[in-house]
Amino acid sequence: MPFDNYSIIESTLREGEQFSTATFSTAQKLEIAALLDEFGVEMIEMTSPCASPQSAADIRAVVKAGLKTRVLTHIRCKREDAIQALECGVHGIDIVIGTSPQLMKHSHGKSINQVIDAAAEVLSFVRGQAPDIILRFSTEDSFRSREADLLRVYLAVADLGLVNRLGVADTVGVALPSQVYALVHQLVRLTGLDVEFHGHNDSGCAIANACSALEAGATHIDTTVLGIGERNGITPLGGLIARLYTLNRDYVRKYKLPLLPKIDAMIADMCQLEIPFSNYITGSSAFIHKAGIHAKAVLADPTTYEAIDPQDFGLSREIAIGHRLTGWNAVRGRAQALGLSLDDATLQDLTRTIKARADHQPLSSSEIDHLLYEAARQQAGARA
Ligand code: HCA
Ligand code: CU
Repeated sequence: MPFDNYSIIESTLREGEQFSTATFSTAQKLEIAALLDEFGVEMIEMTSPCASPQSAADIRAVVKAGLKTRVLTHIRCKREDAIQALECGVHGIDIVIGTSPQLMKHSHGKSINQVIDAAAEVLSFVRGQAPDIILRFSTEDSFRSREADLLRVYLAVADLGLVNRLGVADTVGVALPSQVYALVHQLVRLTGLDVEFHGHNDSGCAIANACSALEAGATHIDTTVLGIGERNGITPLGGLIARLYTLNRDYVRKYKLPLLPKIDAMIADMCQLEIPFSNYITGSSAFIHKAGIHAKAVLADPTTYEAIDPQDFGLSREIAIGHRLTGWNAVRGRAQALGLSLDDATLQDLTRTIKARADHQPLSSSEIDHLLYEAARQQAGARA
């Protein structure tokens, strides 16, 4: 079963650092790594040690923290990068080189034959130095690369017998789920190696593409918290969790789900962002039910309109009442929550009042509560 055996490569500390407002201090990197480790991600990927002296020092600091999660770094397909990565004591090295016509021309200027030679040279070097290190080779911009080029590169690398994993990257966020499925499936079938998918979200398919990759047999998915990364980022951790949870809760049971709100809030805070209202699971409106028909059904049984149980993430649902779409079941639900037993006629009358007032301006929850207490007082007075 494709979803029973996958790992998350959490790249907030690599791809995420490429987000416009992200610059993590050493202390912040340690905090992020520790929380992701507690959540249970299998691997975290960190910025190349070649980026800056502090980047190299930070990798060492995170490795030294002795977390359960494996610490990877991400480098260009160059021996000098590999030397620095090895010096940091990482558990794994992710190597990437562009194969699309655009990147071959403007990124490294190599032909496909030269790409294959560079891969062979660097991968042999790393494997010679570190027989047990987790080694991954990826093509950058896989989905704008010529299929014949891609297959030549991947098959040549697979034949070397040096890597644990091949990676495919939708670098500019253009792939369709069907294309991701086809490529991943082909690699799994031809090489038998583990396959990783890294997908950007420029056209809104990053989560769907990650899911397609898993359906096709991918074993590793790259995520970042809130999806931060170059431009508008990659598959978000919470979005991938929501996608897999709604297929089957068992697929995400291995993670400590109630930590997700804390993780999203931490990164939002560190990057001076608001969590979008529409965010998966942790968006402010993710568990608010509004229309009277929805509220009635949710009060009877939340699963009628909830594919995700907020309690699994330490969150709670909210029934919005003070608006013109409200219904008397929602009003009764709130009265019951306040311990008030109002008769049906009173509740229906109150609902008409709320709707009429909300036609001019929505009511706050404290205004609703005030109306309910007032109605209870009047009802008690009438009975006395
Ligand atoms: C980038 C590189 C990368 C690498 C992905 C990978 C991409 O363009 O910054 O190594 O799997 O999107 O291609 O993030
Ligand atoms: Cu990327």
